Amino acid sequence: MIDFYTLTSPNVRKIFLMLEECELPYKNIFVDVWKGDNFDPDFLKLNPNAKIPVIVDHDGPGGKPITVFESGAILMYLAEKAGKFMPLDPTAKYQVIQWIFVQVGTVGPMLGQLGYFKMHGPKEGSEHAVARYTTEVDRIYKMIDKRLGESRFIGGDDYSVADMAFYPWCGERISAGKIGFDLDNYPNVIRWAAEIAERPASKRVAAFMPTIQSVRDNPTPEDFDRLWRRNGQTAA
Ligand SMILES: N[C@@H](CCC(=O)N[C@@H](CS)C(=O)NCC(=O)O)C(=O)O
Repeated sequence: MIDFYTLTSPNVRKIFLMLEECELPYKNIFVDVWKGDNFDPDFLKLNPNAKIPVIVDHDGPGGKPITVFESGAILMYLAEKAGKFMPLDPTAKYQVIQWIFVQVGTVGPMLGQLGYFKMHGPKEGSEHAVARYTTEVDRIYKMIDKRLGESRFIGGDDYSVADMAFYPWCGERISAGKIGFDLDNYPNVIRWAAEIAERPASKRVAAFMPTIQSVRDNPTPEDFDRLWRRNGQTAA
């Protein structure tokens, strides 16, 4: 059994997709980052970086428990455990791995910062940050659209954990709209996202998300300040 420390954000949805694709047995443990649950000392023992997702696989290598944090590392771990969604051929495998790194090292941080400054930053004073991150996100969407014009999936010919890393961040029309991007401008992204959305595992994840409740459903200004650490707090 895998304990999955999770909630609803794009980084955890990557892992939901993989667990559902592989039909691995897992138990959700909701960590309400909007309440600061991720700074609980017991959670920090699992991930000193205080972020979800985290998994604890009680049937890890050698039958012993293993804890894995960082969504890219978790996707790679689960791919190896299940023997699925990661090619065995080293050349094809590193195609997939390099795209996972692009997602966690570039796509997530740039889209995340744009979302912060556009939706949650102070109206006055965020202009330069919005311009800077808009330029980068525009470049990223064009780059992915080009990639998907040349390759059926992000990591190559087959659906892989690289697609699961990108899809929750770049494949959803509503999320793109919130940061001022219209997916219709990226036809290859639309084609790719539509194919992924039709997968039964993707449909199960999409149906489950709205059932998860958290402070995010009804946040106060203080909840935003705590989440974005605008109150001087770095640990609970
Ligand atoms: N690089 C990390 C990012 C994880 C991350 O940013 N998680 C967010 C939710 S999407 C979180 O836990 N935020 C709580 C906080 O920063 O206080 C990964 O890919 O797993």
